[in-house]
Amino acid sequence: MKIGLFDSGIGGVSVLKKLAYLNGAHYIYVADTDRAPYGIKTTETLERYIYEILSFLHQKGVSKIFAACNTTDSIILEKNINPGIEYHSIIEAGVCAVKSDMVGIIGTNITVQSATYKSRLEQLEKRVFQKATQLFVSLVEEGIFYGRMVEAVANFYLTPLKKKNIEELILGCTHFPFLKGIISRVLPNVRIIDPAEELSHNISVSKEKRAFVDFYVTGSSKEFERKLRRINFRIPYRVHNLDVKQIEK
Ligand code: DGN
Repeated sequence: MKIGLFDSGIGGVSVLKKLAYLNGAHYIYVADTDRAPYGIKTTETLERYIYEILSFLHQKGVSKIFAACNTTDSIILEKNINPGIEYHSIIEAGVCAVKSDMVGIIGTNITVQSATYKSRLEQLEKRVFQKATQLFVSLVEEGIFYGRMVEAVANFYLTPLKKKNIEELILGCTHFPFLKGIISRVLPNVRIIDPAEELSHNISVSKEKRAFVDFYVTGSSKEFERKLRRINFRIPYRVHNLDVKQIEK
C-alpha cells in the first residue's frame, strides 16, 4: 500500500512518524521546501500548489492521502477540493480530539484566518481562542527546538492565551509538535492536543513489513536530509529531487 503526504517542509514528518510506527506501508512524502513557507502565501497560490502535488501523488500511485499540513488542509476543506482518493483531514481529527469547552488553537496565518478549526468547534458550542504563531515554523525548520530564543517567542505568542484560561490547546500546525516541550512549559495546566495522534487512529495497524519513505523535495535535498538527521529520523528512506517545473501547471 502506498500512502501520500505533503507539507512545505519538515513539519509533516511529525505526522509521518506516527503513521509509519503503526503501519509498514510505502510512504510518498512531498516536501515543497522551494515554495515554503506556505502559511504566508495567498489561498489562490496554495490552491494551485495543492492541485499540483495531488496530481504528482496520483501519478506515484498512492491509494490514500493523510493531511500532513493544516494550512493546505484548511483550504481543501474550505474550498471543497476533492483530492480524488481517500483523504484523511488533520483538522477534522484535531476537532475530534477536543474534550473541554475552552480551547486554544495555534497555527499559521492562513490556518487561523481560515477559521476552519474555530467554526467547527463553535458549532460544538466550544469557546475558541486563536493565535497565529508563524515564527514557530521557521524555528523548527532551523532545528531550534529549545533555548532562550524559543522561550522568548513562545512567551510572546502564548501569554495572551494564558490569560484566556484555556483548558486545551490544539497544535494546529504539524511543525509545532517539535516544540511541545516549551509550549507545555509556558502553559503548564493546559492539555496539549497533537491532532496527528487522533489522525493515526484512521490507519490500520500492520507491522509485518517495515515502513519505507520516498521523500520528494522541491528545494535542496541535501538540506532536507540534514534536517531529517537533526530530528533523528530512523525509518528507512530515500530522498529525491523534485524540480518544481516538473509539477507546475
Ligand atoms: N506544517 C504546516 C501546517 O501544518 O500548517 C505549515 C507550513 C508552513 O509553511 N507554514
